[in-house]
Amino acid sequence: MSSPPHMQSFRDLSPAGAPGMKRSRFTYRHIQQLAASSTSCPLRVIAHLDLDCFYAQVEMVRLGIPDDKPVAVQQWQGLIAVNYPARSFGIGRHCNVSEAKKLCPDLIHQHVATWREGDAKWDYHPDAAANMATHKVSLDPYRLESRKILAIIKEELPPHLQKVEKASIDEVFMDLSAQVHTILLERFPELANPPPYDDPTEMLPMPSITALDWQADALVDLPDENAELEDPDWDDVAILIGSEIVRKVRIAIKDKLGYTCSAGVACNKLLSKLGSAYRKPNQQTVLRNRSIQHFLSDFKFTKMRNLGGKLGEQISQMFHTDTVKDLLSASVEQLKSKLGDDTGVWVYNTVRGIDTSEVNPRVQIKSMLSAKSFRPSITSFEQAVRWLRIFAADIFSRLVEEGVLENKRRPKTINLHHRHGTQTRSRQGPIPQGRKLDEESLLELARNLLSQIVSEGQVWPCSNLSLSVGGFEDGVTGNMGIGAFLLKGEEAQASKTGSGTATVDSETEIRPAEKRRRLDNGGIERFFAKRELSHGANPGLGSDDTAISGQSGQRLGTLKEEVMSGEPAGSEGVGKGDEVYNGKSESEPGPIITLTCSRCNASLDSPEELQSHQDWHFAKELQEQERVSQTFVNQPSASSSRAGNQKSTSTMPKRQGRPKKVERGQSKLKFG
Ligand code: TTP
Ligand code: CA
Ligand code: CA
Repeated sequence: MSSPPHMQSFRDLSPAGAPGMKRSRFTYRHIQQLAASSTSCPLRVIAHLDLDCFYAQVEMVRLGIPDDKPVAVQQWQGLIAVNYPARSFGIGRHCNVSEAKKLCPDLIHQHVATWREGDAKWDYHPDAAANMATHKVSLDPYRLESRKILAIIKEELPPHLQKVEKASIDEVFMDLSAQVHTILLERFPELANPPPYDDPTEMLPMPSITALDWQADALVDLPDENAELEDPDWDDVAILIGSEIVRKVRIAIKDKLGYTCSAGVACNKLLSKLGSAYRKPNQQTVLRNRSIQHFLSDFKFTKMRNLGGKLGEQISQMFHTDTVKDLLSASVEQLKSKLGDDTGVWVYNTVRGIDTSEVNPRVQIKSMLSAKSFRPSITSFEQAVRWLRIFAADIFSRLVEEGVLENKRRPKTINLHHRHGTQTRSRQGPIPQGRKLDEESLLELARNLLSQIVSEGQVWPCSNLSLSVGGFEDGVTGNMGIGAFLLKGEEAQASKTGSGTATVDSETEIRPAEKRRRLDNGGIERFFAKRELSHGANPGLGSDDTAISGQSGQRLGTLKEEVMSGEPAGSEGVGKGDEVYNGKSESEPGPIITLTCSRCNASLDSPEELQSHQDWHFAKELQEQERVSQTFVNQPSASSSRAGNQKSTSTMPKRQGRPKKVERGQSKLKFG
């Protein structure tokens, strides 16, 4: 069995130094790298923290429900969060309320907060579940708590050494390396000595301790007892210090807010995330470097992050196995030739627990979206405006929450999508700068966009409306070329999260555990989706139907059936983040169903993804059209000249000539 290359190389180099004197596998340089939180440092300490049954805990704390009572959070008739006492009755997200009540008659089921049509503020409405047509789910209570948790984490860590990335509504990654470095030097001052011969590649002495006190942490087992007897090296000490920090953070969250969470501590994001899910609730798992191989070899790779879906399935077919252990014998060349270079290397590393991705503390909101699918459809301008009022209030409260207004990172564009049958119309306009931005002004802008759409003629009944603001990042004034296209892409991405059917999965057979894992697909699957897209969208590449682009799978007709067969539409995706952080949606997306785009054969995991993917086609076509007519930058067309708005109408799905060439900027679009 092979070991991660970086570990291998240290083993090769060690033991070194004077005969009879055992040296560490690590060098003085590694200690320096630790101080700099270098992603290639083998002593790196990364923690992942995930709140236990998050929405359920928020409701329990809010309502003062004792810890041992079974509680679930309800959205319409479905459950979106289930606390651990309720899970012991076999209740999960797959249950609807009546099934859950059969399993546990004492279950407390609290409906999420909603905005009622026309209301200016969300609230907990006792009749929400029965009024899906006139209510819209609000995630504000969970967002607010999420922010408080983040604030506590940041308070607990030294300001100048912290690196915290919010990974979803209830998760953060922390790069503890720099702080661990400081503590290491305090406890082991010998580490501050200059290296022998001033050569930073010299091996360190072994730590001056032989036993580490792991306290109550769940330590991942080692393959045999002898491995446990091996003296601790600096990576063990570093991770132990990391674990102490994480314990303090978890205690602070519990003491100040009443929430328990679970955590994983390891040398990278991939492993720390596996660690936090390893034992729940209210536990932390330490994954020492020496236990990585053993830990992973017990895994089916199809259960690893981003390998739960189609890619994992394809790999198991290709290599006739689904275990990490077996896949370790595949060489990187083999994987590259079967999966393509990037994916091959990624899979090779992943099954070895190697991940050099950075913990990225920058919170970059790129767009915010508020949307609602209507069943029954709405039929008048006045009715639509009542929803726009809610969307405007929803978006505005999030702008305030984010401190966006103070930070002067105002959104610069506003976009309204309107769906009538299979036809989607959208209008985008600038948000005037230098004027007060508030709910009223947002509503006014949205109403203008709606008026323009309505003036087109046959627009009722309308089955979906979505309002979004964007352009936070780069001043787009006067430059609506590729930037505007990218914005549309992001909004398309965001719109998938806002307007889907949240509990479609109630009729699919995805087990909740698997579902959750697949939902966590953060980065790489987006990357795969992009690859698929570029395969499909660029005939110049040929039909490179490798494992990635996959079989054609279901057609759009299937999607429709699945959407219909799920929760009656009209739900708007609770648990579907609609702020895009670092390119990821704030909370977990909806259920995963593998679907295929009828236009380019890309495989998508959910109706929402398919929708956003098609929105991408739409945006792309729009861009093409606008480029051709050269009206994009400076010459708004007559019908959209008001406020310089852009106009578009599309009928989806629409087959047009395939776009000729993949744009360079395309790779920036996220579809995951
Ligand atoms: P998760 O962290 O996936 O789950 P959880 O916190 O409820 O439970 P666990 O203890 O296993 O971590 O999701 C966080 C919140 O996101 C969850 O409380 C509710 C919301 N969510 C949905 O609304 N729909 C979903 O399908 C999922 C997976 C989560
Ligand atoms: Ca959680
Ligand atoms: Ca989570």
